[in-house]
Amino acid sequence: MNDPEPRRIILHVDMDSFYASVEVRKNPSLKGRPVVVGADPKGGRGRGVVSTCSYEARSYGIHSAMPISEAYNRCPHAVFLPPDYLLYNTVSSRIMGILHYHSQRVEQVSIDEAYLDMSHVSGFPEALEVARHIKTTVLEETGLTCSIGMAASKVVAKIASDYEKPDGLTVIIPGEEESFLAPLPVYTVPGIGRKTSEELSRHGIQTIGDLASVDVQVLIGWFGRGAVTLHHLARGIDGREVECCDSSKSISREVTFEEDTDDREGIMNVLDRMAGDLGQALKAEGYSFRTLTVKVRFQGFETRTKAVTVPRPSRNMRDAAVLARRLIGQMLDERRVRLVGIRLSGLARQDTRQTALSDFTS
Ligand code: TTP
Ligand code: MG
Repeated sequence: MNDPEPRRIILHVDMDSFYASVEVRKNPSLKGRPVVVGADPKGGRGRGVVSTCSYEARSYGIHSAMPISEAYNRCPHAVFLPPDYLLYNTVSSRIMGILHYHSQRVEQVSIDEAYLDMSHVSGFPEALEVARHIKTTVLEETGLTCSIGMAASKVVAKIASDYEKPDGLTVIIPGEEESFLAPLPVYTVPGIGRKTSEELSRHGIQTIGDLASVDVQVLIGWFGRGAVTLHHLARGIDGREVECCDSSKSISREVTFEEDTDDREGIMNVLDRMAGDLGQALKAEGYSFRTLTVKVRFQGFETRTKAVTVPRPSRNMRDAAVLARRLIGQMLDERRVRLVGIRLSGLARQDTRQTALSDFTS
């Protein structure tokens, strides 16, 4: 008898209304209230967007990326808060630490989301116990809830984690993928954005089941070769591995001063120049970064580093320079500085949250 396909068990863990939940945890009097994290609404005249909001705020139709002025108009009595990235980053690191305890193969895909390869356990029942344990530990250690999806592929695990949010746990056992996916709207497939679902809708395709039943050649005629991957995803077929081991890729720049210096503005200017230089290098390679680490070596050689992980892969070096200035500002004291450096890591060639069909081109 031939060996069966290698069996895989994948968990997708995603925190619930992450920034907003951290804010509620920080200030428990906000519990149960609509909380919106993002730009300053300035009484409805504010520019910028919503980063995220609590589930209470979602019942007013508020969501991530909505103009903050619209969020204000929908719910003026909501609590509007500016993002506290350093805090979110600290909480994220604790959560990722918990996940790493349960699997050696963890792929962090954004500040609040990761895939775990659990194929080393005896089967789905044991993996389910682990998933329950993760939820309990995350809650105990951070006070926050997460939602977990479990399946034999990344795409189904991800869709499953979103299925019963918040505080959900959805298991799709092998063989049940197509029936689970079939009734869901096409935009629940990661990568199908508004444009693609509108186009699919023009062809009469509303659900993942509709998409799975279209002849792949017809899909290719509409969307090009990328449609093959899309058609596979719609049937829950996704051979992508949990990519845990490539996050070491990084680029960095360092400058050693001619003489140890305590000229803060001079140090900041050097950081700006390095950020500009790294921006050019990223652009040339077509990379975005997830983590920015700043390093400072003082006179006497003591070296300190501080890192922050941004919510989405970014190549915005102006923001990176501001972040680098802030991080280094927190480390400088009265001592003179011998060297400063910036490292960008978690490099990826594309945003992990694709929204265009063209991103599926195989
Ligand atoms: P998500 O996991 O997409 O959203 P969420 O955790 O707030 O809510 P959900 O319960 O639906 O998972 O994103 C994680 C964090 O990333 C979110 O708390 C804020 C940030 N973010 C932005 O800053 N802008 C965005 O457009 C999105 C989608 C998220
Ligand atoms: Mg989330």
